Amino acid sequence: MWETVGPDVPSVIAERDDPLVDLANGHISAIVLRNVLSLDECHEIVGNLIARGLLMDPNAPDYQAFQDVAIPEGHFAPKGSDTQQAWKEDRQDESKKLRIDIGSSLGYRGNDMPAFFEHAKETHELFESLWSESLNPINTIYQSLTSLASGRKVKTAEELDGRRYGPAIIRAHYGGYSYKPHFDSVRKREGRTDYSVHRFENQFAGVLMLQNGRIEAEGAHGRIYDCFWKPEIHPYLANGTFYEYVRKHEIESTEVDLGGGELYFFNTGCIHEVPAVEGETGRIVLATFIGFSESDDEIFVWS
Ligand SMILES: O=C(O)CCC(=O)C(=O)O
Ligand SMILES: [Fe+2]
Repeated sequence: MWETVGPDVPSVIAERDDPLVDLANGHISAIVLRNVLSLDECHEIVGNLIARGLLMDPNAPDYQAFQDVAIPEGHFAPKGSDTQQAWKEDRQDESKKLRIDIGSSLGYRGNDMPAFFEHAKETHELFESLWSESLNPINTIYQSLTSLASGRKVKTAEELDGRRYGPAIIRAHYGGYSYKPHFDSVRKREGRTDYSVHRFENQFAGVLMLQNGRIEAEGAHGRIYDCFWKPEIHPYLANGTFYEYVRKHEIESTEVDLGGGELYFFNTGCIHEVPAVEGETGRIVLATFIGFSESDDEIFVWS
């Protein structure tokens, strides 16, 4: 049984000496923290983003208006490529499948370093205007991570000259947007040797659910496989046949069911997926990537 630990920080640290090392080694599948924000706080955060025109109003969804800032499904830009790659598949209703990002994604923008850091600077300014000291979901993620970090210092990723990465990113997914089985790694997938976050041996994600657009019982949860990426898996991911690999090798997986106000940390070096969410209201998360090495007393967070 591939264990998930939780449901709050005191329980996790009572049970584990150094939970992030367990996550790095694949000894646990995820750290799931329930109720780090209340549902009311999540509603307030999402309502504010809609009022500011940063997210679509579910009562008057205007998919066209947000098309320009939408991120294509399955995008990522490996180092050296000019274009973002996307999974190509025939879809029933492409026009409503939408992802809106509020923030600066290294994966999406990192091929142009100066532009990336300029974008991240604007993101810091925007975020400062969005949240108060008393209700700041980014602080919620950083504080939870700090409590799990066995004394290591958690900070927004930066370069030696002080240029800062985006601290976190809001991602809103509509119309059945999904993440197919994949892994995330600035080291092993994106090859971003020129960025400081390349120094970390492990990459995690910390994802805080602000709104789970899932229709009850439809079963669209995150799934993490007990399987680190390695070169032999590449063709299965590329061809969409990873489920065959899973069956053949009897790979275990964990389903993580998150409601509003719940936060999970997992190792993005393990293959993971988020099936399509069909709900009308959208699945809205605050997401981070996390760079971790056991012997490094700093933990970098970026988006
Ligand atoms: O939205 C999520 O729960 C996870 C998405 C994902 O695959 C990632 O952030 O790497
Ligand atoms: Fe991912």
